[in-house]
Amino acid sequence: MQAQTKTEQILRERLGREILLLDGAMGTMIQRHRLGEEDYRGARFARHEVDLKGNNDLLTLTKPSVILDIHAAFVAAGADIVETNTFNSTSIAQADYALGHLARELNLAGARLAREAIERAGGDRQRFVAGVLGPTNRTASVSPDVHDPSYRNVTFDQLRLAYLEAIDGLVEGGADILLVETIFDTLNAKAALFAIDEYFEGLGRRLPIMISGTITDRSGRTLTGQTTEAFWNSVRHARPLFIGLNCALGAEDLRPYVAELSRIADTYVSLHPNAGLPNEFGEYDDTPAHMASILREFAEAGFLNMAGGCCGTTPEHIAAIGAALRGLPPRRLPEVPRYCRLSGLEPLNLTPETGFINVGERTNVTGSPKFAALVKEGQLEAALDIARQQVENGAQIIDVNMDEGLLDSEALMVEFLNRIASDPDISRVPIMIDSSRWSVLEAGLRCLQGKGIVNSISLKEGEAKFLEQARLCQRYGAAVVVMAFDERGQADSAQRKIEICERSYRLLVDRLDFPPEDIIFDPNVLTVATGIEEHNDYAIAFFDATRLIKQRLPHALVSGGISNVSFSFRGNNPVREAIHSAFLYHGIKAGLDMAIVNAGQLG
Ligand code: THG
Repeated sequence: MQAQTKTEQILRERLGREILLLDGAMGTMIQRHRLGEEDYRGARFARHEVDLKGNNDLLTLTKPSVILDIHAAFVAAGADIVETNTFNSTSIAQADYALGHLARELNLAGARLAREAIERAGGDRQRFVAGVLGPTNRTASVSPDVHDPSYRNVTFDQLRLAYLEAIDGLVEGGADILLVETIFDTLNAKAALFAIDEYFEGLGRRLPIMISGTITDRSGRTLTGQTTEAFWNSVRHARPLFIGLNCALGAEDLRPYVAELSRIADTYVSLHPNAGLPNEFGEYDDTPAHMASILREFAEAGFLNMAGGCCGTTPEHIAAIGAALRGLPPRRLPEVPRYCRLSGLEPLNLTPETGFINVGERTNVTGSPKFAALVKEGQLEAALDIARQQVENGAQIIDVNMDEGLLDSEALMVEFLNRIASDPDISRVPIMIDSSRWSVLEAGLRCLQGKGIVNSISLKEGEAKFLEQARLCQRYGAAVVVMAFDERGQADSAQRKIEICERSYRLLVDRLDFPPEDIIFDPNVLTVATGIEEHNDYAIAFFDATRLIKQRLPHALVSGGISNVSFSFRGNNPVREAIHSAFLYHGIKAGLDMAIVNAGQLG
């Protein structure tokens, strides 16, 4: 990872002393100008075939003076950070106006205009341009078709490419920060964060990132159903400078969620609420004085490092918020212990209190004949019941495997994960994507809004491939199962197991700065009692390796596929269950953190 920029150093230094002020709404300020179709079109788009009124981002090109004046008014009100007028400036969102081809230009011009407003204002207080990446008008984890829960009208990769183009324009136009905001579907945001990381790698330097989610209503969840902590667990891999909340609710209603973020996030917290809830005319009524008093109370409670406004907020709101927060101490960053922090719609933090974790094994075409038959017959709704049963039977994560020679594993992985995403009882838990093929793992990663686990990667094909795949897992925001497998094959002795795990660990942590708590070693549960003498010690080798991993590789976790051990007793379930219980007893004593098991059948 590249070093932090000068901008980030300056921001961090300021954040240690004060609460920064973000600007307010663009849309409601534009409304004040009562612009008509002609204004939006300007000369350049006079003959465009689609109505353009309401395409606020286009004003950056056709009425730049209006946008510049709005930025200037917010700067005059004291905003430290000016957000670009690029909320809808992706090829995806602009497609509604048949202006998808303008995306890059809109971002470039949008960033330049925000920068110009800051430069014109002068003064010795440094102000920053936040290049806004909006959510687009499509959602990657929800089906727009009630008859087909697996259908999507946008894919992760389409979003990724659209964001790459927008980022390129924003950075060239002079953005200091990239702001992924108004996140109602975390999968869209993960595509933006993936694009940002990819872009920074090409650029050779990193800009600070700000991420801001949207809690849709008093259920306390995003539109796609995540709780605040599940949302944070899903995006923290991007190592943002700010994590925050904006839009949908007024300041008062956001209190429990900003309190939560403030408690769990080991980075700076920002908040830019709406000016209350919209009234019957769709207008926002919260007054500058009232909104400022609420945000002051939040700051006094120690929740805030930055505040500003979303829909309905004006320069008067921003000035009042600035005055109310002036001189108050900023929130201090909490020490957050290193634990693997996963999520589906809900968080799953693997702390010492969580205890042993069961991963449901039944949604596996090679591990469950029943599941395989349903998948082959195309009965994916019925196959989904197996996933639901696993969760009902206590699986805290579910393993999904579609590896079978005659199946289109990639397509089925995508379809099944999309169906899981539509079922809140199942998608509550994190997903473990299980395949021996990278293309299937990656297809799965593009479907997960939560923080899941890739099962698995290894040194089987050498260091270069291992590091490349691990780097991608990091970029998608997933933990990894690393098998004790190398160029020479699968490890069977405790010695070989720990050697391979240690080598893998060093590569991940030293070369990639991979979070060690996101590494889950699998030292191979091999089948015992096969009649071959050398196989009799396999379970002991697993326990010994587990102990060594826990001793020598800090924060790393250990998992295994338990049912493998008893393959010699196929058809004799009472014996298999007894073996599994004994295996788990010794495994957990040795430090086993989780295992892939038949969640309905544990003694
Ligand atoms: N490590 C990792 N991933 C894994 C494994 C592992 N994924 C796959 C597998 N091993 C774990 N999952 C299973 C699932 C089912 C069975 C074994 C392992 C199993 N199934 C019965 C059988 O084949 O006899 C099905 C019987 C039935 O349903 O009738 O045993 O080790 N990282």
